[in-house]
Amino acid sequence: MEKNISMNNLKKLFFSMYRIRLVEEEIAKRYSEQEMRCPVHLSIGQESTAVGVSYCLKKSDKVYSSHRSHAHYLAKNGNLKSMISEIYGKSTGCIGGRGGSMHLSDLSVNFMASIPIIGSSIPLAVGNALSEKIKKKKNISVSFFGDAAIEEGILHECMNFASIKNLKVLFVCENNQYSIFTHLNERQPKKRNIEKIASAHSIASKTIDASDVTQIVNGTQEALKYIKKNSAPFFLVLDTYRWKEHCGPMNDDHLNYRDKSENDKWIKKKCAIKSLDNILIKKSKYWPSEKIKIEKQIKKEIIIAFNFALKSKLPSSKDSWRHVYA
Ligand SMILES: Cc1ncc(C[n+]2csc(CCOP(=O)(O)OP(=O)(O)O)c2C)c(N)n1
Ligand SMILES: [Mg+2]
Repeated sequence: MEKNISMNNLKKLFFSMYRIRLVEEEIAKRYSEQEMRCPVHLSIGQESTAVGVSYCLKKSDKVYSSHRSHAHYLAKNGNLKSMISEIYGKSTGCIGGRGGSMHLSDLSVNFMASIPIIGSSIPLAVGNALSEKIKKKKNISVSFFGDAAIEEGILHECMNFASIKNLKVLFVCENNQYSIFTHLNERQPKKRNIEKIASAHSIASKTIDASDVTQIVNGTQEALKYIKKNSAPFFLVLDTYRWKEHCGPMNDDHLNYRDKSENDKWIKKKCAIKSLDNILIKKSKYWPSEKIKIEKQIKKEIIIAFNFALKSKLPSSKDSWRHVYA
């Protein structure tokens, strides 16, 4: 599937996924210091969904995300220093230290908002698409959400509305099979594939195994072409897997809500970063040494970002009334 992606772009995809992994591993490492005073939902294991989709977007396309937002923010080129500062609650954070990990935003790259209430990214993206249509703009509005959002009424209302109004929305369902500890089979009809919901609203759709980022790139490019040609929404389902606990830096395998065989399959055999690494190893004998350089570069950037955040000031109490709407 990587055939139509140049070597240079394969390396960019690797860089972007690996950078997210290393940033989140650093967050996990430092979390027990209790200086980050907000919950963190890590995307370790799920990096390919954010990276594969964002790789195909233009800067002017607008992205809306959920509680698991770090990967979406970074893949859309959100500023790293501002993200780490936000997680530390500092005034230099991307929203001034008022929101933390689940409320990231960087308007300079059109990463519009992350909202932790399940399904909330969906009406925002659809509303934005309606506004873009009225203003005769060509941008795509992207909504990332988890499989639990399928159980929220708002998803169905929005899909209906986007379909009848011919809105340029890319719905991206990251299906990691779990809503906290509960498997999809206990929450949704066993025999109904998630993708089927799209056809009920006359929306085109595709399901992709997210262990191969090149398939996500090809599928997203196809979806964007369809959206632009038909002025209509598209629904992508990306099958993925969260490696860590639902919320926090640890593993929670001892709770036994997930099968060991399922864990092993996704973590040992279906890691998208490892798969792309293997492709690059096969393609270039220089790759292993390039990878070492990339790793050094990313780790340096991460240290700088954490130092920046740690040295930054907490927001002033004098400003607490600002940005408050009642
Ligand atoms: C409307 C609503 N109900 C419940 C919650 C509590 N909650 C936060 S995350 C989560 C699970 C989300 O699962 P999913 O959408 O599949 O995303 P994932 O965490 O698997 O990435 C729940 C139930 C919430 N944030 N919003
Ligand atoms: Mg889920």
